[in-house]
Amino acid sequence: HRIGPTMPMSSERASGPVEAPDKTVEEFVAAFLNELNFGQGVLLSRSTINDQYLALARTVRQYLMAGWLETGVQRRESGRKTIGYLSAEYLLGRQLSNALLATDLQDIADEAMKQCGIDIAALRAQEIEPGLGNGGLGRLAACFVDSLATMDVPCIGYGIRYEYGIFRQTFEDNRQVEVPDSWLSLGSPWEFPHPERQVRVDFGGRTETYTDDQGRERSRWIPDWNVLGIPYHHMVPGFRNGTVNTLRLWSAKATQAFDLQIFNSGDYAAAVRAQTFAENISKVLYPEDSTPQGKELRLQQQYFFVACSLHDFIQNTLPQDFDLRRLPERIIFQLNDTHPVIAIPELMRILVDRKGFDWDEAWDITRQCFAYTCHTLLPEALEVWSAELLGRLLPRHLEIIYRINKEFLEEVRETFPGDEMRIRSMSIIAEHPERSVRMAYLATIGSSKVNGVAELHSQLLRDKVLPEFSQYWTEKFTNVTNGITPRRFVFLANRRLSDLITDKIGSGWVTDLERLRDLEPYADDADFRAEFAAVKQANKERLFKVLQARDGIELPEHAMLDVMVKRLHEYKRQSLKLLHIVSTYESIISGRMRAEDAVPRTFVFGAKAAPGYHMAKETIFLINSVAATINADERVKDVLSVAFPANYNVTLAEKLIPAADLSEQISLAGKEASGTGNMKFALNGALTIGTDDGANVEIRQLVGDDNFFLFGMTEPEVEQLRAEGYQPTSYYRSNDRLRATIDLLAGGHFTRGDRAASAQVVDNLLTQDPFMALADFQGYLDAQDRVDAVYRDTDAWTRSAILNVARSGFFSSDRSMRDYLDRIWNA
Ligand code: B1N
Repeated sequence: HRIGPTMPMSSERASGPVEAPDKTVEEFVAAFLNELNFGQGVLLSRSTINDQYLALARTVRQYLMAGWLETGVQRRESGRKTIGYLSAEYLLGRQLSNALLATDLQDIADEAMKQCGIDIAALRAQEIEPGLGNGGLGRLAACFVDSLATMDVPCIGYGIRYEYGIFRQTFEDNRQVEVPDSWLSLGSPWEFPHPERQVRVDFGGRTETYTDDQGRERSRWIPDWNVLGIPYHHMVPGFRNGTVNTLRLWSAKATQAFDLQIFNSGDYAAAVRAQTFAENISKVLYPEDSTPQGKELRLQQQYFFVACSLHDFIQNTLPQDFDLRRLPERIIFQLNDTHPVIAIPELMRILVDRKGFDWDEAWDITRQCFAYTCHTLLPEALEVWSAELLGRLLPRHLEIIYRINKEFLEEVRETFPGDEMRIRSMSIIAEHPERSVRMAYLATIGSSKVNGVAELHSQLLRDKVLPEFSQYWTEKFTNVTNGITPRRFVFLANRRLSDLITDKIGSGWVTDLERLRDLEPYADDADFRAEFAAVKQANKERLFKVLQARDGIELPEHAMLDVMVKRLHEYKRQSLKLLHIVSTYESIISGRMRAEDAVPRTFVFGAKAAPGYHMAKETIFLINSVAATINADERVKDVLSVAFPANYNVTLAEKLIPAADLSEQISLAGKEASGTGNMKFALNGALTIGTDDGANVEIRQLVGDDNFFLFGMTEPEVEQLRAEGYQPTSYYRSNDRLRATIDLLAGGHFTRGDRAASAQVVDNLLTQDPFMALADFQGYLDAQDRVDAVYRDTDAWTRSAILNVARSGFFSSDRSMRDYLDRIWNA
């Protein structure tokens, strides 16, 4: 059968519908050999794995192409409102497996490669994942575009084609060393460059006022340099529905390959420097997760992709001569955090300066075209740009921001006359320590809706981060709890579990995840439990093979797999996890507990630290040091093991999460906006040990207290303790186990006697402990004891694990998208 709907031919399809090859092994083989011979230019007999991978990717692309072209035609003809998802990050993960899944070609491709004498697993492994994001925020964007395609909602994902994504992490002497991620080096079969759709982006210069033909005072921008944005299109296939949406990533290019004047004067190096400067804009992803550094190049990146994207939609995607007063009927730009917020003054500039709208009308249109998602509560993560920098790079935008602010504050003044405190607290412009622009305020004022990413986060956003704004506009604030795509993170990552589920309840759950509820009765079915446990065991064995091949790590077959994978950040408290491990180890080597009485556990960490985040890097060093010591200690052999595979990424997550028994979600309450790893684990049948933070709260409510290990202070308790004056040493003094644990860590036991090597992390915990790990230590240990107790009862554990799966359907990103459609996008 053919892929893609067979629609009557429209004028755009004058040359006839594009057809995919038949979905048969024969046609697949033919298409593959064709790509290999004519696309790649090699004979099968002389082809490398990379040749074969590229040809296979291009073959699968052929099956998506008809749907992509057809979706494009439908989008242009239907006039439906489009979601313009603006995100500086997309953490896509490997594309080949996902494309095979979306087209239902997995079995055919397997067989076709076999007939060619090729091991398809080696080809899958050849793909370098596009790591164009840091962590949860970037992965969320990738899940959202997957869901919108699967739901056949018109969406264009706009972002940056970084030449280097998130760095590749390696360890040397237990320390993180970053290696550039040249993901494009072997060729990238998934992208389609469109240099003919280049967009010019201006920077710098000054503004001037002038009088227009109707005698109105106006301002205009006289920029002094510019770059070109070249779009690279990626397919975003829906799950077996023929829809293929587009991800449009922008790459920066110098306006003129050489500045001829400089070149002719003989200064070749200077000419090339100008080019390098321009092309630096999309060179590399900033590797900070939740702590932006305020660097000039980052602001350039933000404006670059936003200016390209707005131009692309208004000039190239809308019909010619479209009446821009109706823009809000055709587009809603969703701002993925504050990174693209400069789009708000940019649209004002387009409407007022370029299209001649008067201010009020332009402002009315603009606000309807944006909605803002906030992803954090950490004050240091709220982006603020110095007015000096913004004015130097984007003088007209700064002017527009000042006017937006002035008019907004006048409006507030009318509602609250004389309340200058309130007015100052709501100003987009902060005056201290230097004059600067608060991007979250600009986003809030310039958007129709503002949302947080989990119930608790949205509540804290209203009450703590933007209280004056949420009082002023109660209706503007809403919540949409994050979600994850079940296609990649269950169906693809956990084929065994998927088959087991489908066997019992049919396959509808893949696009309607609440159907997992139908699994609940099977929690009490002993045969099902046995099958479920066997799936988990098989996934562990698969993981161990991967870790063995990838990192040379050997792990025992039968131990609880206790996993903490996420970016390294103090608020996430990897150090608290480390205290638990060291405490357990200390109990055994001090003789307080017999090794044979412990529940065997394998602890797995995965975490990258921002290269400039010192404490995070010290924590990585300490985890690696503890791992090496424990793994080499005969006294705890096969009882405690610690693995820290380097370079945790989406590819590894897909192997790790399905194998996990225990999911560690232990951030200090009130700090993790949502978390999404937590959802992936629950849906793959891990139990969670976690604090009342982010989406953990909702996971626990759904799976039930009996199936979740809760510990730690609540957010109000954290606030209260902070107000009373938090003193970490008091916990050290009063808790014997904590003291023994810290003393062992501090005494050089894990660092070959070098006390200095562990001092920074230990001292930080004892003297500052900004995220109160010591206050939650005992509660955490107690909860881990409860984990052990339940784990000893295999039936009880498996029952809870099944209920976690059955009750977590809410966390599908399809549901998140429905919530956005209903509550925010009105589409
Ligand atoms: O966004 C995720 C949430 O699940 C996480 O809780 C949250 O920490 C994460 C600046 C960020 N918030 N802020 C960022 C990333 C990069 C950057 O340069 C901030 N990431 C999150 C999805 O909602």
